[in-house]
Parts: sequence; structure tokens; C-alpha cells
Amino acid sequence: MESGTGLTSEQQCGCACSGAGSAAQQESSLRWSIAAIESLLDLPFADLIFQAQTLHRQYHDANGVQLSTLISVKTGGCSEDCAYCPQAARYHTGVENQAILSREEVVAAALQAKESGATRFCMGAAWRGPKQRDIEHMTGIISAVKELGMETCATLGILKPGQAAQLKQAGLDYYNHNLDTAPEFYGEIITTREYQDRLDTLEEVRSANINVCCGGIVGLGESRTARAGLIAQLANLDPYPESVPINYLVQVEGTPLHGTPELDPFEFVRTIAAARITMPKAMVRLSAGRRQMPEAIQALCFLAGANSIFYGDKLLTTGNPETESDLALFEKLGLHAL
Ligand code: SAM
Ligand code: DTB
Ligand code: SF4
Repeated sequence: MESGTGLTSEQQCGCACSGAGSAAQQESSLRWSIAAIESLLDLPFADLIFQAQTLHRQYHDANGVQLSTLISVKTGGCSEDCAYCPQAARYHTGVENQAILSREEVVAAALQAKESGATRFCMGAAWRGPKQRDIEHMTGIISAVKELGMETCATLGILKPGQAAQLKQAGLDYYNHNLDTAPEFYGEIITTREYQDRLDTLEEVRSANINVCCGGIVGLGESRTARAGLIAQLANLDPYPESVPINYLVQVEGTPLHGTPELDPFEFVRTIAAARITMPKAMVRLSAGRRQMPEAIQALCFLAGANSIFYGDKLLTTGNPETESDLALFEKLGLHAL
């Protein structure tokens, strides 16, 4: 039977090998159940990775990795209470507030990213959502970055009706808006916006014909079931996102989640594999947390189907590996930039 992604349910399950997930999935042949995804996460590690790598090779260049560079166009002072975030005004994290950057500053950074080899430039702002004057400023920036021949991505928070269309008009290729975690666990992490607000923004983005970049964070203290719940939400979006960033919590002093027991990195790799199996055509991004991750774990993430990274020595406010060390890792693993 055809799913919303154009794949049969058998292909979605990737059950060519062990069949894990298929029984629970019978509840609905069109949607991934949480139980089906949890049984993927429960597989012996090698079986899970084999399944993910097999699907990965069917849909992607097995050794190609897409490079996106991030910039924070407006930093800190955010009204929201996301418990992981160093930019929330209510936590004392030492992040310095920075008013919105000028078009010239952003274009100069985009040019540098392009020269370093990034193909996509992702602009983030610490807002609950943009005001109309912010949209006007951002559309000028987006058009200018687009003119450099780069793909453009923005993550500006909740979009009101009509705002996505304005961003599209300016040349925006991708909008990043994460579901962050499973609906059942969400209330432990964020109280100033509802899960439904996020789904509504994703709908705005889809209707404006902008590619959807949507993922989440692991290591927030969630259970494996909650990780399965996040992946189920993402995989059941119709269609599923073109780009799926999986972030490993960067613990920042001053945020409520600082001091959360570290999640076993193999759980992170498993989550990447589940994203690859359930969203086979998507670009799965090994996102925040690489600076804290041994190279061997990153290599396992690529084996599990990650094929995109943030490239450049800074994420939004925290560190990312130096470009030289990423290039050296690519050399060691025989990876190439897409
Ligand atoms: N303010 C906008 C919003 O929340 O939609 C856009 C920027 S926000 C920083 C983008 C995403 O970054 C969050 O949804 C979250 O998934 C991720 N993120 C933020 N802080 C993080 C951290 N400390 N570790 C890992 N991921 C983080
Ligand atoms: C995403 O999923 N991860 C990026 C991007 N989208 C905007 C952000 C990671 C932020 C990590 C913490 C920081 O540097 O402030
Ligand atoms: Fe604000 Fe975004 Fe950080 Fe939440 S994740 S506090 S909305 S900048």
C-alpha cells in the first residue's frame, strides 16, 4: 500500500532484514506507530545499523555529506522557556544579547561559509516568532544570501499566517522548526508554547512550498519511548520533512537541563538510525553535540544514515568542531562534501 511518502509500508519498515517494527505497524499501514519505532530502537545494535545502512544506500550517496553553516542573526534575550536553551532570557547562561545583524554582516558570513565549502546557510534568531519588521529585514537578508548561489534556511520561531509566503518570495529554500521531543514529554521541557503551535508553523511552511527542516533533541532526560515518539511524529508528517536535524543536547550552565545525566551516545546513534529507516529519502543531520562527541561515534552516525552536518566552528552560541578537524575526519572516513 502506498504511504504519503510514496513508499510502501514494507519499504518504510525496511523489513527486508529482521522485520522488527512490522507487527506493531499493522495497527495502521500508513503511519509509523510508536511501538514499531521502539522495536527498531530495541534491535541488537548491528541489526539496526545494517537496516539503516541498507536503506541509506538505496536512496543516497553512501559517502556524501551535505554541509550547512549556521549563523545567529539575533542572539539571546528570548522570551521562551525552552529548558535546554542558552538564549532564553530567564536563564543566566552568560550569553550576550546581540541585536539583529545587518544585511552586510550576514552576507559577509555567508560568503565565507560558501568559500569554506558549505552549500546551505542557515540563519537562526532567538525569537518566539518574528514581528512584521523582522520579516522585512530577514527577506532582504535572504534575497542577498540567495544571490550568492547558496541554499537558504531560516529558523525564526513561530510563523503567523502569511509570513512563510513572504519568506518564500524572498527566496527561502528551507525553514527549520523542530518538534524537539515527543508530545508526551514536551511539557517537561517547554511551557511557553504548545506542541500544536509547532505543528501549525510547519503547516504554514508546507503551504508556502518551502522545504521543511524539522527534527529534535535527544539527551533531555527522555525515555527511549519518548525518542520513539519524537521519530513517530516526524515520520508521520505528511509528507515527512526533507531535512531532519537530530541534536544531542549541549548542556549549558545556567539552563535547567544542565547536569542532566548524559545519555549513552549509542542511544543517539540508534535515534539517527530510526530517523533514516522511517524517513528514507530525508537528509538526516547529525546536528548539535558533535564537539562533545568522539570521532568514532560520529562515524557510527554516518554509518547509521546521517548525511548532513553543521559545518563551521560555531553553532548558534556554542562550539562546533573546527572546519580543519572535520575535513580531517572526512579524509579518514573517505567521506566527501555533497
Ligand atoms: N528560536 C527559534 C525556535 O526555537 O524555533 C529558532 C532557534 S532554536 C535555537 C532552534 C533549535 O535549536 C531548537 O528547537 C532546538 O532543537 C535546538 N537547540 C537549542 N539549544 C540547544 C542545545 N543546547 N542543545 C541542542 N540543541 C539545541
Ligand atoms: C537545529 O536543529 N540545531 C541548530 C539549528 N537547528 C538552528 C541549533 C543548535 C543550537 C545549539 C545550541 C547553541 O549553539 O546555542
Ligand atoms: Fe527562544 Fe528558540 Fe531558545 Fe526556545 S529554542 S528559548 S524559542 S531561542
